[in-house]
Amino acid sequence: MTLYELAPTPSARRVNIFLAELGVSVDRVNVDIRGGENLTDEFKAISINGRIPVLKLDDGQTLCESVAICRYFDELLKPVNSLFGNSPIEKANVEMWQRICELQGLFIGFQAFRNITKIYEDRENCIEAWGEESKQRLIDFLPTLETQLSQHEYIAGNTFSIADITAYVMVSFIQHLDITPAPDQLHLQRWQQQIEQRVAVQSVNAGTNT
Ligand SMILES: N[C@@H](CCC(=O)N[C@@H](CS)C(=O)NCC(=O)O)C(=O)O
Repeated sequence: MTLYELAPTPSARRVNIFLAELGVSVDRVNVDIRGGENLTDEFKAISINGRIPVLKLDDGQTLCESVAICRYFDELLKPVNSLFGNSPIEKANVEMWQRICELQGLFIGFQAFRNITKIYEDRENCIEAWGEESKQRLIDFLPTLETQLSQHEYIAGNTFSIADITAYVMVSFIQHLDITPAPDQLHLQRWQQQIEQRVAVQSVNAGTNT
């Protein structure tokens, strides 16, 4: 199978951290998204959302959406400790926090970055005021994570999960918007350092994952 991606992008990082945590190696193909390679008919034929990452299976089927790709590997390999949770309540908490971190965090971060920097103005209408509003919403969201992490070791409870990967990728990405945890968000800072010490995360950050 082949993963179409661009390693430094947040969505590719989500999948790559997940795969590194599982110890899975895949063949990778870089897609020049800034140059618009993902806008071609050839790429759109393999990616329903027209974006990276995309996983192409050996039988030719393709999957886009980073969490769907992670879910595929989780179902395929059935690890003893699933990053999607194990017991019913764990799975529900992971799903809940995963959606909160994606919808109120990472997605809003994308909106802020894309509309402020106008990086993709060749393909979308950029509205700076929406970017600034999104940036403020992100700043307002961080206390939710701080409170949760003051009560739990990880985002969805006491076990590392895919929700931590989404939240970590988000917190790393928003540095590009000059947003970092506030000095009094000590639990968020503790958690960020803890995630950064994970072998899988270090390998992806260093570009040595396979
Ligand atoms: N919800 C999607 C988001 C994918 C996404 O936005 N990918 C970005 C890179 S992080 C992309 O391909 N951007 C190119 C473009 O918007 O043209 C996922 O999780 O896979």
